[in-house]
Amino acid sequence: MAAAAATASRAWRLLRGSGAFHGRAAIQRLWDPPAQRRLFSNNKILVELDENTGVAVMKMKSPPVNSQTLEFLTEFSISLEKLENDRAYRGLILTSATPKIFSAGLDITEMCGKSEEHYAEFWRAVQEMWLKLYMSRLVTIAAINGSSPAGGCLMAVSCDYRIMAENPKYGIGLNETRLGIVAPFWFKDTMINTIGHRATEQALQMGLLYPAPQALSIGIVDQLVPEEKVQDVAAAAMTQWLAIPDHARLITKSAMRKPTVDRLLTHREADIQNFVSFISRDSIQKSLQVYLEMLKGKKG
Ligand code: CO8
Repeated sequence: MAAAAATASRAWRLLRGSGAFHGRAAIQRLWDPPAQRRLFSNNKILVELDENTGVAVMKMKSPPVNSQTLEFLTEFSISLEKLENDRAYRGLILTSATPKIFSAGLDITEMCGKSEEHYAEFWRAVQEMWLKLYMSRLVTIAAINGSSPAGGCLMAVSCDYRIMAENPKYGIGLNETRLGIVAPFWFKDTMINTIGHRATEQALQMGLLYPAPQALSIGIVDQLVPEEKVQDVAAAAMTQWLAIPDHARLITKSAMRKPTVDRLLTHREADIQNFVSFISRDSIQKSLQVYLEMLKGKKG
């Protein structure tokens, strides 16, 4: 009995892992063992796994604002790699465990008053996060349940599909110029690939953070839904994406995205050097300090 169940379960996993099995809902009910829900977690990232659907939900959990420190980025990349290597999983929903905030972007304190070695290590981790997410073999859906400036926006636009809470208080965009810094070419390219050249030019020069309704009209996000429905709608969208055969979807994704990724891979070390020399400038350090003080002063 146990052996038969194990064989059925293995067969199901093989079919599911091949990505060539569709229209499976009815059969899934007959074959599947009871829902297998597991999770793994580190300090900043929690991943909930559903073996039956092949979907993982990754929750950023670094309060107060999910700012992306070196530790956060490292844990993010490790968690994503773990999922990439597990053929039982075909889809990833990226969201936040912190109410009202998706991610505040790169942690500014990582770019202030540190050594050049630290800046280089930090930037490599930012690159790694993007490379892994942008070219993930998984269907990636961002369930944007709060504000998502700068590096938070980069994460969202690196996914295949975006669903955002319709709250106009939540903003999303690449606002780097507002901090006196410049979004690197691969942030820019990812945005161009999402909303087009003209809209990106304006968005980036002005450092615009779009409230959710405008984000939808400009195309940064694909769908707005009431806050309490974000996760359910993301799961429903995932079902539609997973109905497409993986091999065909992946070849298409690669054709669309590889040229953008190759540009960074070809210039990766130069990009790190550029970041280090730019961020180490006194004038840039001053701008970032002023911005941080402004953030802290908001409360007073
Ligand atoms: N990094 C570090 N600390 C931050 C960050 C951040 N990105 N964002 C917020 N914090 C801190 C605040 O200073 C505050 O600290 P404290 O409690 O000690 O005063 C705490 O987090 C809570 O912040 P708020 O009180 O502002 O929280 P709110 O819920 O009111 O607002 C927001 C949340 C909307 C996310 C708001 O905090 C905000 O706008 N943050 C700034 C977001 C931002 O501008 N990020 C840009 C980062 S740069 C980036 O991602 C790409 C850089 C590319 C580099 C290119 C260089 C060449």
